[in-house]
Amino acid sequence: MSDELIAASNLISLLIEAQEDALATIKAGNKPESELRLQLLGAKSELTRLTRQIGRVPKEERQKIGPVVTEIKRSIEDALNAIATDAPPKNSDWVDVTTPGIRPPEGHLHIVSQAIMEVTRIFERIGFTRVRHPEVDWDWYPFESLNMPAHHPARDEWETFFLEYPGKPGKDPHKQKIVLTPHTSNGQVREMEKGKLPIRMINIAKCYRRQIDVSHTPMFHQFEGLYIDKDVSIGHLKGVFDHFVKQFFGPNRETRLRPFHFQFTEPSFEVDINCGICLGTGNLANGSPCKLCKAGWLELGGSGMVHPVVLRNGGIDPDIYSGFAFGWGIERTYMMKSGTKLDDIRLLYSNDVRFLEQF
Ligand code: FA5
Repeated sequence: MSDELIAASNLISLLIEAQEDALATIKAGNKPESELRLQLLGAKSELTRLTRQIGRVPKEERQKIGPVVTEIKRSIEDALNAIATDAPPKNSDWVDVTTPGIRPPEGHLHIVSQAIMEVTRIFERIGFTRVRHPEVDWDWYPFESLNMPAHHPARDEWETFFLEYPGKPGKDPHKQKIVLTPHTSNGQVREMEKGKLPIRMINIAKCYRRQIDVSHTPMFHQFEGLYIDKDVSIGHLKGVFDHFVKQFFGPNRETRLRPFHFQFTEPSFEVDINCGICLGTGNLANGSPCKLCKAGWLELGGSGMVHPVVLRNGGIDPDIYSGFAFGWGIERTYMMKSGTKLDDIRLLYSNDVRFLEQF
């Protein structure tokens, strides 16, 4: 070791350089804390080598060095302590119970399930009960019992999937062919067969048709309302629709009935709802025609007063009881909710998480 004197300021500069190198080494974080402590503060460290040089500083200047060395050691100690508490020592069961947990990704119900729950709650509030009927059913319930005998042309509307009957069908004329139900109206006569009156049912189920485009999917959901009692009129039907529409879509929405034809209701109607974008005017505020509805109204689904033949097929006397029924698509109804902005029904079943996460 040289005995030459060195100025305090030179030694302080060297000490500060050693401090900066030490802190950078700690920050690089590629060595365990215990190894770094030995390397940076141990007997063979640069800091120890430099502090041994204090004897070469002129006596009158030495007192300047002590506080600097203390401060440098403290900063290196602090940095080493910080990494010692951040990282658990390897190969131990050490757990920092104060560390915030990692939140797992949270899922939610599919929007169709959300809509089904909402529809159910709205009808329950006015005394309707959700029921379930088969989604694979005898041809009798979705067709024949609803006034559509075999080969009736009205059946074509439903573009039905027929299934092979496993084995030989029995003698019961109502149990000959089976289908994937193309509409929830199969629940009408099934509900009547329970023999309890009055009926206030809301039947929500999957339906199947050979259709696919922007507004059709081969599997979709309908909700079917059926109300049967004495003296049920079209006024009740309109009142129930207005209740549903205001609850589901908001207070500014209204319904209208348009004459239509179904084999199982008489009279029959299509139910329209005023458009949520132009509020039934057909025009936007700037005078241009509304692109969503074109004429101010959107179709929700079918409805009507239950046909006497259907009541009789369900064992109910049409001279004493009357009722109304309606069947609307869950997906289409949901798409008409303002703010949904869905322009293709198939998106609902594309299983794209980026789409589903938005709801
Ligand atoms: C019927 O299915 C009748 N059962 C409705 C009914 C019930 C009338 C009770 C009278 C009394 P329609 O075929 O129009 O009617 O279907 C009703 C609604 O189901 C449609 O307005 C639409 O919202 C929905 N829908 C029909 N087919 C599809 C499909 N392939 N994809 C998605 N939604 C559909």
